[in-house]
Amino acid sequence: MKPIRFPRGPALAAAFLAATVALTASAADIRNGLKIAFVPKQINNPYEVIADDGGMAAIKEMKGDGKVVGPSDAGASSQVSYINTLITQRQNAIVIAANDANAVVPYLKKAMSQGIKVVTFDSDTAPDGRQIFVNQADSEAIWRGQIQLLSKLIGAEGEFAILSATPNATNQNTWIKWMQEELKKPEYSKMKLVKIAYGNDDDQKSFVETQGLLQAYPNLKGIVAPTSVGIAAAARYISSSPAKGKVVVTGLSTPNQMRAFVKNGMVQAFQLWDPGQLGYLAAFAAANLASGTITGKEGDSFDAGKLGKRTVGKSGEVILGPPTTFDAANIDNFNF
Ligand code: RAM
Repeated sequence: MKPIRFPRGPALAAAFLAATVALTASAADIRNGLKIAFVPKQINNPYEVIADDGGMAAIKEMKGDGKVVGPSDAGASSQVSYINTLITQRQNAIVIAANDANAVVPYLKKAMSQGIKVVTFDSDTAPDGRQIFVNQADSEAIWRGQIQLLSKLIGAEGEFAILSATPNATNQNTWIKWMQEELKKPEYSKMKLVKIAYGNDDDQKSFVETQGLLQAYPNLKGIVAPTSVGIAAAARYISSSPAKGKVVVTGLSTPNQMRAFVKNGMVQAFQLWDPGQLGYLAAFAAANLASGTITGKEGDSFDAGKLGKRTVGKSGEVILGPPTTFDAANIDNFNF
């Protein structure tokens, strides 16, 4: 019988390298003319617009051909028809903020099976729906921090509610999970989460949900809204209600949407990353995948233009960086 031959010397080294070594790409490796499409949760959300603009700026820098298409509501399946069209158009990459962790996965898998690269950003899918997830920040750190902030604002005591986006949103659901985890600590034993309400990232629905929370819980001390749409609607409702001064509102939003509420004393502090940078980073991840310079494997690194070198972490995740806390002292330094 012929003995089985194992590679030795340089052949062994090459096989080992191919199997384990992550790739490092530089800006010069990006192909020109890549067609990259962004699919936001919804096209008319100011946060998503800033993120998409950041993506388009990056694609322009890379001499690609970028576009934004997407639904006007954040419903679970509202992005499906857009993905199908992008497949037919043979885009090189799709960058999507998913409205649901699973609903879009079969369609994104179809895209990938045809060689289209898929990056999720802001809101992830199940891991088999994409090659890379560009996460805004470390999810655990953001939400442990938010509960600490709320606790400070309400004196570590009293009832509070969460006003979220849609019930399916992967990003909000992950953050809520971490908030609940943080709340188990003894220092929050006098704080009580009474309700998780969903404003569906719709201004009017978020406004009405806020009203409902105040009616149902007359002793409410705070609302945490991990959505830029929800927090603005909650602050607007409470600003002109008798609850102003009694109910604290905090969460995530853009400085431009919250400036008036910080100035009128309604909101003391809230947080966010730079959505433009999030979109910019996601575009670079997509272009690198589409150029074949990285595969999305843990340890792969790539040049992300003005954001410098970025490395893919566990489960294909690339993290933008820590969020900023905005308050009356610094809000005027930001314009987005
Ligand atoms: C809304 C969206 C988005 C989220 C921000 C903070 O605009 O739900 O996904 O990241 O809020």
